[in-house]
Parts: sequence; C-alpha cells; structure tokens
Amino acid sequence: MNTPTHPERQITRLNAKIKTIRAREILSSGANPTIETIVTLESGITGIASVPFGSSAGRYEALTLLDGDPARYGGHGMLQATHNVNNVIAPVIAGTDVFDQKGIDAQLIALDETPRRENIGGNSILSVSLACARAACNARALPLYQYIRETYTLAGEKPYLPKPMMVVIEGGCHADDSTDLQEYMVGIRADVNSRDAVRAGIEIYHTLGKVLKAHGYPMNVGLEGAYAPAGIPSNNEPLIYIQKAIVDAGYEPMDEVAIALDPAASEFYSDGSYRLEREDRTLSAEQLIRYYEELVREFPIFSIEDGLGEDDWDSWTLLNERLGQSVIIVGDDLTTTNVTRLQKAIDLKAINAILIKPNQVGTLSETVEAVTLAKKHGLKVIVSHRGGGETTDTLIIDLAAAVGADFVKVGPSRGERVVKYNRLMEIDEEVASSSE
Ligand code: 2PG
Ligand code: MG
Repeated sequence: MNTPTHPERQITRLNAKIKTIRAREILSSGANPTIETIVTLESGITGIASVPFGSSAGRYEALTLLDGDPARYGGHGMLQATHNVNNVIAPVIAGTDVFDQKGIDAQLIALDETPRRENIGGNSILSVSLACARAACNARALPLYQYIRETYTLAGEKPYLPKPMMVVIEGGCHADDSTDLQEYMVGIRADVNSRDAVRAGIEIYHTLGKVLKAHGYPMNVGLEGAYAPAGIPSNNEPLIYIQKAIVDAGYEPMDEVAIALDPAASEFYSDGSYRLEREDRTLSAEQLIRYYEELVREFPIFSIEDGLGEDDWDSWTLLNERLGQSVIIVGDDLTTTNVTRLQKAIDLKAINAILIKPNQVGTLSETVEAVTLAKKHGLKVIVSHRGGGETTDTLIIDLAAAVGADFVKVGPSRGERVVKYNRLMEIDEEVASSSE
C-alpha cells in the first residue's frame, strides 16, 4: 500500500471515520431545552453543534420535535429528539467518512422522507448534519466557512462577508405589549468592514435606547435582545425613533444605514385579512400593501420580510410588483429555506430575496442548495438567527460567509446574539490578514 506523501491527505485518512454520535439536551436562549450533538471521529477529534428554533415558526418548516410531556419543561423537553440521534441516526451514520457531507446528508434525508421530517425531527437531523461539518473542519484544521466553501465548491476568491441586519425593536410574539410587526431592523449598507458595520448597528441600538427613554418608554428587551417598548400605540412610531437614532448616531439614513421590517404577517393573518391589534385595524392584503407603500414613502426602509402570510401567494406577487423595484421583498415563513417553495416563489415573482435558516429545512446540504438556487435567480440572501430558542453556536455566521450572503440577521444584545457578531468580526480579520 502506498503511504500518502501529501500531509493534508494523510490527515484526512487518519481522521475521516465517524466513531460515535451523541446528543443531549441543553438550554436555549429562552430557557427551554434544545439539542446539542457531538460527533467523535476515530482519531478523537470532535465536532459539536446545537440547533436553534423559532418562536414564530412557519407552518412549512421542518419540525422541531418536542416531547410534549407536561411533566418535563412544560412539554418542551427534547429527550425524544436526542433519543432519535443516539438510537436511530447514530447506527446509520457511524463509520461514515466525515468528509462526505453530501453523502451524510443524503442518508439523513433518506431516514425521514416526510416533508417536514416529522418522524425523526428536523432538530435531530440538523444537529448531526452540522456536527459532522464541524468535526470535518476540525479534522482538517480549517475554519468552518472555508470547509463549507470547499465542500460545496462555492465560487469566489475571498469570502464575501455579510453586513449586519440588526434587530433593534421587536414586537409580535417576541415581546409583550409591543408592536404588531415582529421586527424592526437596521441594515448596514455602507461599504465598510465588519468591525465598523457591527459598530454602526450597535451605536444606533444604544442611541435608540436613549431616544425611547426620552419618550417615556422602558428600555426592556424582547427575545432577541432588541428593545420592546411596552405600550407603544402604533406600528409607525418605532420608525420615527429608529430614523432619529440613525441620524443622532451620525449615519446617513438610507445610504449608509436603512430600516428593514419583518412584520411576520402570518402571525396576524386569519380568514383572508390582517389584524393590527395595536391600531385596532383589520386590513385586506391590498390595504396592507398600500400601508407598506406609505411606510416606504415616509421612512428610509429598504427591506420587508414576510410582509404577507405564508399562503397568500397572489398577494406576494402584488407586493413584489408594487415595491420590488426599490425594496428587498424577503421570503421567510413563505419559503422556509426549501427549494420547492423557493422555486414556486421565483416562478410567481413573489420575492426578490430569501431568509435562510438551516433548521427550517434540516441539513447543511439542503440549506446550501436553497442559497445556490436563490443566487442563480439573482435573489438577495439573508442568513438568520432564530427567536426564542437560539444557542451560542456561531455556525450561521460561517455559513453566511461561505455562501457570500448579503446580510446576517441577528439581535443586538444577549450572549447568544453577540457571539455571532463577534464571530463575524473574527472572520473578517482572518480574511483580511490572509490576503495581506
Ligand atoms: C423570524 C425569526 C427570527 P423566529 O421570523 O425571522 O427573527 O423569528 O425565529 O421566532 O421564527
Ligand atoms: Mg421572519
């Protein structure tokens, strides 16, 4: 047998085989359990990944499998999901070459072919998919973003680093007694490095806190660490404050920093109409689109995500027709990182951008596939955190850097959020120093 002479190939051969896969319950940001999986290779090298979940999860997302046992964590336990990793997935995946990420993901998909991974759980499947990627990059001593780029042969000399789309005010089901619209964000558009882009977002966030306080609102925060001004009477008012905060912090509204909205409209849609409780108004889709048009005319808004319900396809086409020339129209609950729904949205001209969340679909490979399809059709790509069930895992940032996402959407404060911005700045420094 020939001994490989290339050092990298030698490392590959020694470390490639997956020895064990173990999952366990950990706590997520909202103090409910989630799943963490550790993959150990024959060499002893490990990879760990944890999986977040949303508070306003879309109907078409991969299932976050919960125990539903009221005696443990009020039904939010994840022992069934961890059991599935340890007893259903591990026997199939153990022994596999960890560098065959696409093959691993194909096996995971084959284990549960239901559209929403209802048998084994999207959380179980994704935790293994991501932990394998981590073990593989550790084995090759490569940064994760670099490993993802190589695995999926993603083009480009240097990773394109995404700009922050930072949540600064939240409402909807992310907070009590705040706005109907779920998220108000600031998107950094100035051509600056990640350090300055993160700084801009954070300076605006702190300035906004002062503006809110000056108007008599408490500086309490919601699930994503953004302000959640209790008692705010309308959905417009935050826009006035955010615009002021952008200016007061010394940035040029629209050109340097613009506002992005995520109404998460499925949450206030029922029976063909949209209910804005704060303002005691019920709107048709047509009226809601007109409302967005007014907001876009009045405020420096450059992006609207989930402006309409996840099944209201025709209205999405209308929204994109009316505002898509000047505004990013982003599918989240509409598209759920799923190529079938994304293709439908492309065919119907319903969106010009997509939110990407690996746990909406279940494997790393399917996530990258959705990004690739989106990019092929010229859509903007925003990789996103989750609401109430985030973890301190920073994988989404490496993913965003690897695929050259336009933005990363993350909240501004709390450990599970800032760790992601810290990783973004770290990658930026790494990439800058490697090209010096
Ligand atoms: C969203 C997300 C993340 P959740 O709607 O975009 O902010 O919320 O994870 O609660 O679904
Ligand atoms: Mg959303």
